[in-house]
Amino acid sequence: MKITAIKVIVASPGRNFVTVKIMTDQGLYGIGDATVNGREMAVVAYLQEHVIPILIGKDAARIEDIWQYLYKGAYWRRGPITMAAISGVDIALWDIKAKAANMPLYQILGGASRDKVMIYQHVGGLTIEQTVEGVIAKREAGHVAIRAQVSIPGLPPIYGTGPSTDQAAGGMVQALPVEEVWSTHKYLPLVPKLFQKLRDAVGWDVHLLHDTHHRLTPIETARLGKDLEPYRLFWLEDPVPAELQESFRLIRQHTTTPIAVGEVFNTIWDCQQLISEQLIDYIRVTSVHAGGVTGLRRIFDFAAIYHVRSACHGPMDVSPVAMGANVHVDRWLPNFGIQEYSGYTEATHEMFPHSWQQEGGFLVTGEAIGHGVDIDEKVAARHPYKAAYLPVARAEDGTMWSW
Ligand code: EZ4
Ligand code: CO
Repeated sequence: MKITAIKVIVASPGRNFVTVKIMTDQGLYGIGDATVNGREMAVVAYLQEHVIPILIGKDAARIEDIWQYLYKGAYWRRGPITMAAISGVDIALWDIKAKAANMPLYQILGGASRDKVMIYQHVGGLTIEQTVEGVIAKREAGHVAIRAQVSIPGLPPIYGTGPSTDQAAGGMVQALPVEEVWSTHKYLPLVPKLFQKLRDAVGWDVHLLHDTHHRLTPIETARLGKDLEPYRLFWLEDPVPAELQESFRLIRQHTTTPIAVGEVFNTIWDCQQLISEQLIDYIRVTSVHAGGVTGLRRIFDFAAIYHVRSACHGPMDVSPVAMGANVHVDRWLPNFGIQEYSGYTEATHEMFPHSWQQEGGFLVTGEAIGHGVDIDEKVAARHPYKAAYLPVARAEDGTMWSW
């Protein structure tokens, strides 16, 4: 089955998405997600200039070889732009392979290990009271796992808590990045107070999560992890930037609060030490950024032997296509942990008709063949690309901070 053409579709139905569509001489096509939030056009150029020309005429059935060809063949390995391009191609090729087998993707991965996959959604508030109200509402809507964030009193809303940040649909469409203000010493004592109030309000039969977005040091995380132990979090996410993987040893020596990291990782090498030394509990790689279905499968199989479970990144900027690939992997994967699912704008659902569905606090794959997600190019044409940036963070004295 030869690849005859590859299209790159860029559209913004509330968020910018880069979608790869691979056509074959058998009439089958597949689609993949290649979006890197805030740097979309870099992936488009990489695909158009350097990937598509060398794939025309290749056998679409040889997924592993094409993955290796793009990874090893470039000489310049890894990196978010290269790996998103590889991911987009890989997801589309798995879609084609499953369609050719006339099966849903989870079946060709090995079949279902579960019927539905647990998700978590986000609640943010400007005050602890607002966050508590939001969590109660999610609970009433049937959610079994909820991520809770709160603003720092006296400072403008931070990530995940107010309209100026990443969570507002379309809120990132602006000429320059929003600048947020960060204060570690004001934040650290606040978070245990939030989770104490949450446990008082919603009890213990719900998973509560928290994301620190790479802003702490290992010893600060150790302190926070200890202070949060009485509230039994499902996890503390991205406490420290993981470029220095061994820094997580220090966290582990001090706290039993479970640790999740990896939404910005691209390859198994980014998490090799974290996993093999059992320094984390959940690995957050996602199909669109970590090498597609091929990349995820390799990382998650490796994680399984060290008791590390999956937790695919799934915010609004991971498109419904990558979400489809994730949910099929989640359904098969023996060491599945949880799936992030932030939801999408109505226009995004319309642009990507999908067989996967939300059922309360869970996602189901549906039984459509392939990964079950398509793209409506007419709808895409109505939502042109708009340059948009993620926020940046600075400390109160102006120092650039991790975001
Ligand atoms: O900031 O997807 O867990 N989710 C997150 C996300 C990320 C964005 C970056 O593009 O931290 O909201
Ligand atoms: Co996160």
